[in-house]
Order: sequence, then C-alpha cells, then structure tokens
Amino acid sequence: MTSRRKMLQYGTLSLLAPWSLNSKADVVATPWLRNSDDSLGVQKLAPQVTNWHLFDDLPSSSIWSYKQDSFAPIIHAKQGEELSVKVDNNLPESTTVHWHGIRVPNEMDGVPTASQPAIEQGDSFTYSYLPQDAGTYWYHPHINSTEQVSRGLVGPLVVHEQQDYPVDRDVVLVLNDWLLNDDMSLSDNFYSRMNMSHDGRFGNVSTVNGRYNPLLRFRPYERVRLRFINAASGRFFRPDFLNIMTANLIAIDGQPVAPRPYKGLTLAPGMRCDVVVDMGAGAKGDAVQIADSAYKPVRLMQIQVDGQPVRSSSLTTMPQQLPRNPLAQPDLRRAKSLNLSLEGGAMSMSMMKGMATGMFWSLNGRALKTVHSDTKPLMNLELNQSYRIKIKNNTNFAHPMHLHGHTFKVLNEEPYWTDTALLLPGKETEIAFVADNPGTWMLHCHVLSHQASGMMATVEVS
Ligand SMILES: [Cu+2]
Repeated sequence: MTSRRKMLQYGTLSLLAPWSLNSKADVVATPWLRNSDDSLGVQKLAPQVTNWHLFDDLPSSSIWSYKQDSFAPIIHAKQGEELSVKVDNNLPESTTVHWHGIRVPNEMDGVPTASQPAIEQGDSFTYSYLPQDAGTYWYHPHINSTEQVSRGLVGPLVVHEQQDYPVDRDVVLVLNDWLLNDDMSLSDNFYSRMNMSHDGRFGNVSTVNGRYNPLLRFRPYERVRLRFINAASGRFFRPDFLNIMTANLIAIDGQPVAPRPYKGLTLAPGMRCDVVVDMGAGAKGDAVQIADSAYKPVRLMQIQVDGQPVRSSSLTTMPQQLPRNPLAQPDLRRAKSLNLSLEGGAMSMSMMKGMATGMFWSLNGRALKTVHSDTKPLMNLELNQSYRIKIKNNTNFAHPMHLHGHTFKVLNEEPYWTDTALLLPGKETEIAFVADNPGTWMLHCHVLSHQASGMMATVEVS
C-alpha cells in the first residue's frame, strides 16, 4: 500500500504542483515515479469552472478544468492494466470524456449518443477499460467540443510501457491556444462562422501546460522524454529544437517510430509526438528559448540546464526504440478499398449555403452536426476485414482527420501508425487498418470548428 499511496501522491500532487503556479515559481519538470507495480486504482476527474493563471504576473482567467485550481491533470496508466476514471460533472452543462487515440470498447468512447448518454450536470460516469497500447494519448469532451476544449477541458493520458523506458525524466507538455479579452476573460465567440469556414478558432496566447512561455529546468546531461500534445481546438504547433539541442523523435501520435533525429514535426490539433532530448552541460542563468515554428516563429517555452550533473557527459547513443503496440496489420492485398472526399469551406461552392445553415463542410457530400442512434453511417465496415481508404482533401484548408476506436497506418513512402492523419489543402493520402473494434465510431476533422460545421461522420463496424 505504501507504494500505491506514494504513487498516487506523485500522480496527484507532485505532477500537478509545478503547474499550480500562483506565485512566480517556474515550471519544474517532475518525473513519473516508475518504481511500483501497484495499480493506480480509480482516478477522478471533476470538470468544473475554475480560476487559472496563464501568466504569472497577470490576473487569472476563469477556465473550465478537470480539477479545481489545476489544469490538464495527467492520468497515468500502465499498458495491460485496467484503468478506471470516475467523472463527476460539476460544469454548468452536460459533458463526456473521449479518450483520444487509445483503443477502447465502444461504450467507453465518450460520444453522445452513439456510445453513451451525455453526463448531465451533477451526474457521474465511470470509464473503465484496459489500455492495450502504451504511449501518449489525451482526453477531452465530445459534446459542444469547440467551446469545452477551448475553455480548457483537456488532459493527458499517459499509458506507460510494461518495461520502463530508459530516460532520466518523463515530461508531458500540453499545448493550448487561448482567445483572451483584455481583462483576461476568455472570448466566448466559440461558433463564429468566419472561424468555422476558415482555419478554425485561433487564440492570441498559446501555452505549455497552461503557462505562457514557461521555464523548464533540467540537469546537465539529463536524457528527457518530452511528450507533446496539441490540445488546441484549431492552432497547429511545431516545437523547434533545431540547432539548439540534441533531439530524437521516438513516437508519433502515441505509436513508436524508429528513433531518428527530430527535424521538427507539425502537430495539428489532436496530434502528439514523443521526443527524447539530451541536455548539454548548461550554464548558470542561461535559459534557451524553444520556439513554435508552425507559423511565424513565436515563443513556446524555455529550457534551463543547471544543478548537479546526472552523468559526466551527454549520452551519445540513440534513444532506444519503443516496443510496438499490438496493432493488427492490415492485409493490403485483400483489403477493401473506399474513398473519402473532404469538401467545402471558404472559397468553395458550399460557402453560400454554409453562411445560411452554419454547415460549411462535408465528407463524401454529407454534412453532420450531431450523432444520434439512428444516424446513417458514412461507411459500413465488416468486423475483422482490412480496409484501405483513399482520402482526398478537395478544400483549400488543412484537416487533421481522426478516426475513433482504431489506429491506422498512413501508407506513404515511410508508413506509420496514427489515429489522426493530416491532410494538407489539395492533397491526398491513403490509410489502412483492420476494422477490429465493433461499434459506431466517429470519423471527423480535429479542427473543432470544422467538426462543428459538418466535417464529421460515423463509421459502423459490425
Ligand atoms: Cu478540418
């Protein structure tokens, strides 16, 4: 029991304490305590309105969070061990929790009303499932999501590998985007037709773990696993370590890739990457600025290396390859082929219609706003059959397309597994997967303003 208590203590206090910065304290990266085989037991989320300081020297903002006086609490789980999360809805409206990227049974997927009824104000719901896949995932509501996510309802789900991955520290970095008024309140213009028909909702402040340009402290020669999660509703991020420190990419969207030098990766909303950074010798009082270069480079976070060295020099070996997750390989020769056409948006034929109806986007010519039990699926897939889907972006905007309940392979020159495929304007890609998880699953754009204005569908696996 000691180890459980200790772990819970680290899980709920130490990991959160660095983020609960009401003073001028810096964000201090805290390791995941990885010396226990004990289960984490039932974890709790209580979505509610709370106050949060996005800047240390400015007034707080009223945001929505999964915990009081906190932001984006981490849920830790271990691969192959049952996870239970009790959700008490203390929000002024109904909500659900969707577990992005992790394969769960359909009734745990958090989509009203396809997989569960909404959790009404004052009600509770317990999500329980067994994470088969290790990696970096996240959770967020799947109801009124443009507003709920933009108000701050997001959190990381870290499923630890069965064998601890050899790094000195494991740090989650949640990337967000906020549209603030002059008085630090959140702009409530969540469903502007301008945003819906263009690139989605963009803010004027981006944060890492809920702080503007935070300072992360590491020790000389430390090897650190950084887990980036783009939890914004519309903004893309591209963490930029180029020419600053040794960084190697080890996972994309939770799934292992062969370790390789990190050359910058564009993370659209919903996407993640794991990067192993080897710190140098450091110098006192000398913080390095890490930029976000998804657009014109802006400040993302600062890294300071000081204190007692972890070893006598930097590790020069490539980080270890993560073990692959138990994903079914699609049989590409016997796979059935389907097409998915992304349509609509500004500068398209459906623009005028969208101005009248608020529905700017469509998938294969169909626009959907909400899902009901009798919603006709866009695709009916046979259980355990392999599928190849050609996705063509026939719009002038980028769309990160997310499929629930499955992890799929993007079949480009170097195929990789993901749950969110980024389709740039006018581009085409092909994905493949085995439809091995029965149920009604969402297929939608993760630019949440696009999802809210038609770019969503259901896929039935039975
Ligand atoms: Cu989109």
